[in-house]
Amino acid sequence: MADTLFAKIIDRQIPADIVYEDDLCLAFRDINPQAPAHVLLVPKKPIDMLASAQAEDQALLGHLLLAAGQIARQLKVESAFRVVINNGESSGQSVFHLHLHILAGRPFRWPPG
Ligand code: DGP
Repeated sequence: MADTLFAKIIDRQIPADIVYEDDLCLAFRDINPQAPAHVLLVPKKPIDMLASAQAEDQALLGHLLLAAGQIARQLKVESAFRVVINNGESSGQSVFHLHLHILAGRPFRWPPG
């Protein structure tokens, strides 16, 4: 997989407002926020999209969800937040390094647009 924008953020080649980091993942504020709180959570392992994840990534995927909850608590939005993964261009994915959007701070409608 070629180096994406998010790989460069993980490697500190591009600056970002980092809110959380551990051995397996990094979270930073979205440059184009869609809610008062909008954080992107990325695995350090470069997986291009959710559909490319393999059985060997099971623990990593679980880790990302636990980290999302931890970040929500850290941001004090744990009572109401939304987690979104866009998979593929037609779904809205523009950066091909798996990432979870963590959004909070405004009401969200369902179904999503
Ligand atoms: P998606 O469309 O699901 O692939 O989400 C990509 C997100 O990445 C989008 O919400 C905007 C964000 N983004 C794009 N470039 C940058 C950047 O250079 N820095 C940060 N922090 N976020 C970025």
